[in-house]
Amino acid sequence: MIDFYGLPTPNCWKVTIALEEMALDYTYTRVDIGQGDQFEEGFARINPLRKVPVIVDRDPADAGEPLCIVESAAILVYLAEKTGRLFPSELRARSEVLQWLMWDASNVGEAHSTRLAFIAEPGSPGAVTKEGAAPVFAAAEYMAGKIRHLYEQLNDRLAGREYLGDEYSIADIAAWCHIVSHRVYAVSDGLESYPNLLRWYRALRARPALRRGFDLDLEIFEKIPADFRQNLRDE
Ligand SMILES: N[C@@H](CCC(=O)N[C@@H](CS)C(=O)NCC(=O)O)C(=O)O
Repeated sequence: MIDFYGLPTPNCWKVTIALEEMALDYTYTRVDIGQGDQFEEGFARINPLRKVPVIVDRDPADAGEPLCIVESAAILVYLAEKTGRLFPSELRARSEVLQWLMWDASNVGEAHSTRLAFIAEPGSPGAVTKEGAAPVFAAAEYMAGKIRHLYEQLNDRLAGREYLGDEYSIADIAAWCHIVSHRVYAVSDGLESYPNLLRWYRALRARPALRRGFDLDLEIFEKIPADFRQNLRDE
C-alpha cells in the first residue's frame, strides 16, 4: 500500500496518474497548500521541504521500514522501478525516457508556476501573495515566451511519434500534467499551433487510468474559481 499526500495540482496528478496506470493500491491524504497545511509540524516531519506530492511506501522492496519519497520525478521513477511498468529496461530506451523526465522536471513546472505567479490576481490560485503584489506583466510575458519555446520543443519531439520515448512512459505522464494547464497559464487558447503536441495531448487524455488520476479530489476542485476550473477541465 502506498500513502499519497497532495491535492489536485500538476505535480500531484503525475503521481495519481502513475498510481492508477500501474494499478497500485493507495490512500489519499489531502494537504491543502492554499490553507497552509504544508507548514503543519506533522506534515513537515514527512517532508521537511514542505511541498507536495509525497508518497510513503509501506511495502518497500527491501521489506524494511516504510519509505518516504518526495519530488514528483523521483516518485515516478520509484513507482516505475517498483512495478516494472512505464520505464523501459533497455539501455537506450530507458535513457531517452529519463532525459525527457529530467527535461520536464528541470524546465516545465517552474516556468508555468512563475508565469502564473506574475499573472494571477492576489488571492487567486497560483498567486504569489494573498494580498498586495499586483501582476507583473513584463515578467509574465517573458515567462510566456519560455513556455512557448518548451511547447515547440515538445511539438518537434512528437513529430512522427506517438510518445516522448518509444512507448508510453512516465515521461509522458510528467509532461502531460503541465500541458493540461495550458489555458490556465494563458499562454495559448488551445494547442492548435502545436499539432503534434495536440494529437499526443488528446490521445493521452483518452486513457481511462489517466482520467482517474486526473479526477483526484474533485471535492476541493469545486472550491476553486469556476473559470480556472473550466480552463482545466475543458477537453
Ligand atoms: N519539484 C517539486 C515541486 C513541488 C511543488 O512545488 N509542489 C507545490 C504544489 S504542486 C507545493 O507543494 N507548493 C506549496 C508551497 O510552495 O508552499 C516536484 O516536482 O514535486
